[in-house]
Amino acid sequence: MSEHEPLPPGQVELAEFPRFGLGKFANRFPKSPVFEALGVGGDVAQEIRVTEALSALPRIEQQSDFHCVTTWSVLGLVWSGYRFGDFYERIVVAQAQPLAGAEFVVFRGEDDYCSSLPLSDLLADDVLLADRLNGADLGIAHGAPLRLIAPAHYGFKNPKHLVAIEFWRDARNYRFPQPYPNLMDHPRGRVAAEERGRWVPTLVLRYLYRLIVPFTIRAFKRALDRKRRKGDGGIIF
Ligand SMILES: Nc1nc2c(c(=O)[nH]1)N[C@H]1C(S)=C(S)[C@@H](COP(=O)(O)O)O[C@H]1N2
Ligand SMILES: [Mo]
Repeated sequence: MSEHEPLPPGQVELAEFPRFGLGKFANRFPKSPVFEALGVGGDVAQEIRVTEALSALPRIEQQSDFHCVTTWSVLGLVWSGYRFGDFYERIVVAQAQPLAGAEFVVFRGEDDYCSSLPLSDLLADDVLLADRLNGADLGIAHGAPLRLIAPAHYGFKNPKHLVAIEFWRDARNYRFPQPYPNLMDHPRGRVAAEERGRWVPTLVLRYLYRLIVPFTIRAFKRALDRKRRKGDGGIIF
């Protein structure tokens, strides 16, 4: 995706990349921005904990645009990390051995955020497990220590602060114990098809979401500023 492509339907460009999310996540941060381990589980022959194996994968750098379902977009971000397809083939298939049909993939963040995508969407070339943004280590604002980048899907399918990835044979209530309304929960959330929600018409969602953008950006910024001021003896970047 080049930065010269027109914006997708219903999107408005922002000059700066805001820290963003559903309000209740504003004050939740990872303990450390430094990668330690990623769990792989679900319907697999062997649950594993991925540590050094991740950095043995080929490093990919890619420029892509980021589109939040609430209608803001940021263009031309430069991410660096590992291709999800490489992670899947060389680590998940090789070591965890998903059972046949375990193609519903669930991502869990350290803040208890949770999202899912079909495996087929995750095997696209531009899907990364990213740990760097615009030439610097990924900070806590944008998903340290590791986040998913799936540029064809809205931001809510780009989970930050990853701690675990699960491969399931069916789509059960994976958000337990932190469910949130199903209208957010489109199974694919593709930007080009404007899959903003499951039940509410997309034009209604555009309108409603636009109203909350400035408040949400401000709340997330304030929470981050407070976190930085307070410090906690740990590393924050
Ligand atoms: N762990 C976690 N991942 C998350 C969220 C969150 O609150 N927690 N918010 C999602 C939403 S709605 C968006 S738009 C993007 C925002 O990413 P950013 O904060 O880097 O802009 O992260 C997504 N991934
Ligand atoms: Mo979002």
